[in-house]
Amino acid sequence: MVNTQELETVARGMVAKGKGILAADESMGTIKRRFDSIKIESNEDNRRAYREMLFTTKGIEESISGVILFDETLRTKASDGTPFAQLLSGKGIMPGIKVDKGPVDIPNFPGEVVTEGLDGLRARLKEYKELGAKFAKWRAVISIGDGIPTYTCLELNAEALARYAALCQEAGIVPIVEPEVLLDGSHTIERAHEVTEHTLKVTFTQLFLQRVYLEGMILKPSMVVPGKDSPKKANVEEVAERTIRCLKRTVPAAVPGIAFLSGGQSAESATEHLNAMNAMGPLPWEVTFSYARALQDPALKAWKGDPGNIGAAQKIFYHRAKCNSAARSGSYNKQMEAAA
Ligand code: 5MM
Repeated sequence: MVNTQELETVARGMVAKGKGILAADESMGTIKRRFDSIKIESNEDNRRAYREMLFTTKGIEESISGVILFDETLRTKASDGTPFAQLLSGKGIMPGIKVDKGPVDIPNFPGEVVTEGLDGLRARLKEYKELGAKFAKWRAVISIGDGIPTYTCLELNAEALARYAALCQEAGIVPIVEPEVLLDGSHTIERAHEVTEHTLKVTFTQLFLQRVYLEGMILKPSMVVPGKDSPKKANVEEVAERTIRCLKRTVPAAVPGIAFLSGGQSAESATEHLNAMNAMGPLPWEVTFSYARALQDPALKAWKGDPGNIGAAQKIFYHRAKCNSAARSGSYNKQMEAAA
């Protein structure tokens, strides 16, 4: 029996006023790429040191409700021996876990992928729950290109997202459902809008068919933005207006919250877009962030793997979290950046 009350309480806590989620669930390949950019090796010690720098930042609990962890990180202990999950819970931050196993090519559908990880998921969720995970995340990846995405790709990914979500709820874990429409390409904002709307429609149809309890889940979508190589850029108001229009057409008001991914936008753009959407309120759901790069990148660059830079990196991380917290109520402004 699904404990709907428990799911709803956790989901509401994840999108509490002024708060959002830190995505720190980089898989091995992704964290290696991040560390390559600051020229440090991706080994267990460096991964621990980096995540410890983020998680021990004083005051982040004012703006961060939960952190998505990778399997290794959920099992890692901070340098004083406290497991990361416990360290976060002690600050009132909920630990979450990425449970998908990443995307693989779909046979007969060049350029399209489906996310794997359903085999054995029921047992893994049981263990994650025992390790303290309150919520989970599964990411589907949708590319825009010539003739893609196909309906088959959208359908396969939506089916997997809904199966994952139902299994999470059975285990008493709140699912974050993340259908990411990639920023890569030269497509227009109109095309991004069309694809995102279609993706969300198909996703919510599957969530309905598989009886997922909408009040006990969080949606993590991409914002509607033009492809990163598109010659035609969009201003902040257009992105906010199109994204909200797209979501209002597709996301039932029963869903407590929408927590955006940043998808390769700059840290400041991701904050400005979130702010503009909340300034358009009232909205049917809480609208917040679940950023990885847009929260971490400036701090990663300041840290550079040097223990002497921890204080400076934490200040930057705290500042980004604060700016996004302000964007939750539409009260962020550029002066906040200058003041920092
Ligand atoms: C941290 O990145 C997450 C895991 O990605 P990989 O499986 O590729 O390592 C990713 O799902 C992330 O949570 C979201 O995409 C949001 O990250 P951004 O950087 O787009 O805000």
